[in-house]
Amino acid sequence: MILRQLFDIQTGTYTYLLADTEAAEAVLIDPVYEQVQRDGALLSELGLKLIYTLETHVHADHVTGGWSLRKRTGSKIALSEECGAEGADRLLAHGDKIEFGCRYLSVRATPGHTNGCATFVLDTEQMAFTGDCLLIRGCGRTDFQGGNARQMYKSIHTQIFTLPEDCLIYPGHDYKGLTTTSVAEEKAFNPRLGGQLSQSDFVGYMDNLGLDHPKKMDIAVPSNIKCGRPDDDSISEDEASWAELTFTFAGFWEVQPQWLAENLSAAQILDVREVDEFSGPLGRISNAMLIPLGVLEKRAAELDKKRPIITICRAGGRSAQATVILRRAGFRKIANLAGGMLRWRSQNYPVEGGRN
Ligand SMILES: N[C@@H](CCC(=O)N[C@@H](CS)C(=O)NCC(=O)O)C(=O)O
Ligand SMILES: [Fe+2]
Repeated sequence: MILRQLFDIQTGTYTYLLADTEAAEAVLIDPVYEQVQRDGALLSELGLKLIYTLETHVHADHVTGGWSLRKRTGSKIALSEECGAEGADRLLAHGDKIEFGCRYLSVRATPGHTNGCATFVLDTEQMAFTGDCLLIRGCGRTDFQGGNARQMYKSIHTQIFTLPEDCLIYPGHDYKGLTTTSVAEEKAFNPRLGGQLSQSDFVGYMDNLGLDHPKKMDIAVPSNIKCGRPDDDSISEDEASWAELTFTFAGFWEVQPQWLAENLSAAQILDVREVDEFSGPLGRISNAMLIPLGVLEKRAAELDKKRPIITICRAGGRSAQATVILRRAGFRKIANLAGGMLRWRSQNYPVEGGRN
């Protein structure tokens, strides 16, 4: 099985990728709208088909990537029916099983942070994805979206603390950089409801959190009630539609040699190797302009901002960094030639100069 814990630094949100390796089927728990490209890239690099995006609840602090991922991958959106959201493919109830390959997650209703919160428990009961119900040495707030501290105490004690002691807890957020915990640890050390703390101790604690509302709440809640459907859900023209681009998990836009060979005049071809490599044995692509990576920042003005740019080097590494430098310099339509001159030559596309 594959488990990846992905982080959105702007909102402190964890997204989890779970997959059955054998069947190559995956689910994403709590994807974030701004991270959809990242998540899509990871799925395709790992060769996984996304079956479901799952929401632990209607989030108040970030917009879900569920809608956008469904559009890209054909995945199904699933969340608790208690959330009252529209546009989902499957509404979940306590006890339901969400299957991916030969594995499944079971749904436990854990209201308290919101009335529609669910915890997803892996078939072996070795992992639980608690959303904003139980956090690491903390828990989600209970002061809006039907939140209720008494209910949260009950949810945690009856649905999470009853899991095996060594069951790992993967929360929906952490604001200090902590990543995971266990049932035993939280039962013993959670300062709000662990040890001897009673339900009324907990309620007293929660009534006095004094937190500001999440910064994005007014955008996030209305959008998440529609499963993350944006008002304008077209992909940005600048970023993606000028070539057959793929986005890598490492964070770069890439184009394959075949596309470039068929569209040589569609972009400025920028070779960022050193002078001796440009005239060396690998040769160069016809009409390529040479600006070595080390001087690219200084010489970026020599490039035309209005035309797309494809960056090239020997194996595709330095040219990936060139896209970062160009982006910083204000260029937008930039992509790296995947695999560089080595892949270009291995696929027998024409070169100028060089040796066979
Ligand atoms: N400063 C954050 C606050 C986020 C927030 O309130 N998060 C909720 C989860 S949606 C929570 O329960 N936080 C618990 C806490 O901050 O202790 C923001 O503006 O997004
Ligand atoms: Fe939340």
